[in-house]
Amino acid sequence: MEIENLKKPLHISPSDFLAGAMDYQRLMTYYQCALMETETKFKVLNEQLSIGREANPIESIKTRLKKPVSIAEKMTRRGLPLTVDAIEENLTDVAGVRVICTFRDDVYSLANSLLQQDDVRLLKVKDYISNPKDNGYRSLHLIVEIPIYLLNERREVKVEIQMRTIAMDFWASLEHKIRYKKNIEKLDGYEEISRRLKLCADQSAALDEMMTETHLMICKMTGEDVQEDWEAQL
Ligand code: 0O2
Repeated sequence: MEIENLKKPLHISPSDFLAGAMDYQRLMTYYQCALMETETKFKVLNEQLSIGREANPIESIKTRLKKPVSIAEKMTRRGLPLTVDAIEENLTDVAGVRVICTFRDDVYSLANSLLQQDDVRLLKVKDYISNPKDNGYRSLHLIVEIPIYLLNERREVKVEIQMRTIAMDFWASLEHKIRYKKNIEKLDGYEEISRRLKLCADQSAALDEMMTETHLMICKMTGEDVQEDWEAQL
């Protein structure tokens, strides 16, 4: 496995090692700042979108910096050099934000509102809600670039944003724990595991759909303002 290569001793001078470590730490600080900026943007939108409704559209926001060993593993797997420049240029998920929303429409309305901001540049969208993965995974992934303001400069930093409902997150978090990246594809019983997980994903999507419809019914009954079909605008 490639990760074994990472355990071999590196022949590097102490000063080069320290310079490299400082550059790495600086880069991670940029990503950390971008996480804070992105989280704040969502918190502001959450406050604004909650006006006139009984509850906020965001259930929770989690941020994470990719671990050094995961960065090294991904770079090695792709045959890329382990340098700060190569990491910055090639990886889009060093800074990760996960936004858990109440309803599917909240996912799209928040995503649209974020992308309307003139300092947010959309690099890539993967809509696994409209087009779920074969295993049943559902989530809206946005790769964006947002600016951070340092002492003497403005830097554009890439952030991966995963947005999904509570039901989608329930499935994805459990599936991540019990199967994702476990390399069990060739083991006996894998098909049954996949069938069961797909069934859970479909049931959880049906539950989500019914909750969304019920929410819309209540909004219509009480005259609450709702906008449907947000995905058409992404
Ligand atoms: P981890 O351990 O969560 O960090 P890329 O990032 O573009 O090189 P990929 O796979 O093309 O890789 O990107 P994609 O499809 O947008 O997936 C990125 C992340 O979404 C994954 O990160 C997972 O966090 C999540 N994800 C994607 N597919 C699944 C899935 O089937 N199940 C679960 N539970 N999560 C998924 P990592 O780095 O693969 O993993």
